Amino acid sequence: MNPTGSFKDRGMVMAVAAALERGATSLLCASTGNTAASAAAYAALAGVTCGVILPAGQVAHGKLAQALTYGARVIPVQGSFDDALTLTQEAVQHTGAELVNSVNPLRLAGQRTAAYEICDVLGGAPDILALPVGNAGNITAYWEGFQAYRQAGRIASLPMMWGFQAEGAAPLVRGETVVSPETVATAIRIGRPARGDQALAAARESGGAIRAVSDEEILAAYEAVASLEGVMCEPASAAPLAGLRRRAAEGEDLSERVVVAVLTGNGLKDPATALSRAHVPEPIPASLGCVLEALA
Ligand code: AN7
Repeated sequence: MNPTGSFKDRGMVMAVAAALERGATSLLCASTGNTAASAAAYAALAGVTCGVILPAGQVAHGKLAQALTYGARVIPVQGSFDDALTLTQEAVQHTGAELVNSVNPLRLAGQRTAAYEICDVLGGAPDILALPVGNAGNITAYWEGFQAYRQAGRIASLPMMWGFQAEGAAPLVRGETVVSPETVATAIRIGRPARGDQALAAARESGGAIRAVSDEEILAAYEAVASLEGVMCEPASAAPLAGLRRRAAEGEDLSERVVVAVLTGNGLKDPATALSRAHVPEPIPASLGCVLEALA
């Protein structure tokens, strides 16, 4: 059900359940926003404390509002997500808090279930699975999930894994750490993915690839899926749609393929991006004449 509005809940519920079994009383994570919202929600439900270390000024307001309202201790740091993750890993050594970033294997175990669900709905594996890639936990989890489902005899084939990063935050495409990642898709504004090697292996083993798309392409896809399908996702979630469009434009024939692009986060997470792209109309007098004129 992803109650906090992103896929992070699939993994967080597992990580927090395991933490409680071990008697943990506090959780800690670094986050571009969605992991923080999810950790904060499950911590609230479980009655344990939660600290979230965020890149200051780089978290979409819906996510920040969630973490604060669920009652997490929000710690913005003057640095990148990558700095925040390093600090988080060091802080758990000092505090004994449970680390609930996707370096925690239970997170991936939960996120695998998305692969199972896609296969159940389609009656088999898709030909292509397209995802945004940030810290690279999700693409790793999906690939594990599809492989586990095939080993269990539930599907006969495996999809190609197509991952998409934003051009200004594309360490896996460039083959090196991006020290100051930049993109409108703040969820994937990550320069040193913790599971980068596994993401590259998933792409390689599946016959897929990890590519980059520009912010303009991301925003065009973001507006298209909203205006054509009535589905408002957050900018990062539009990266795979942008990538599919670009690959089709480059001549890749997708017409006979079963392609799944996962919209990983709800559009309400980031109203500022939506409003910065839209023209908000000026108010008019409250009269029928003026309304009809505005509708004309
Ligand atoms: C909407 O919340 O990294 O490649 O700290 O929020 O598994 O990192 C979020 C990532 C895609 C990328 N779509 O997934 C965080 C965080 C959305 C996201 C990703 C994120 P990973």
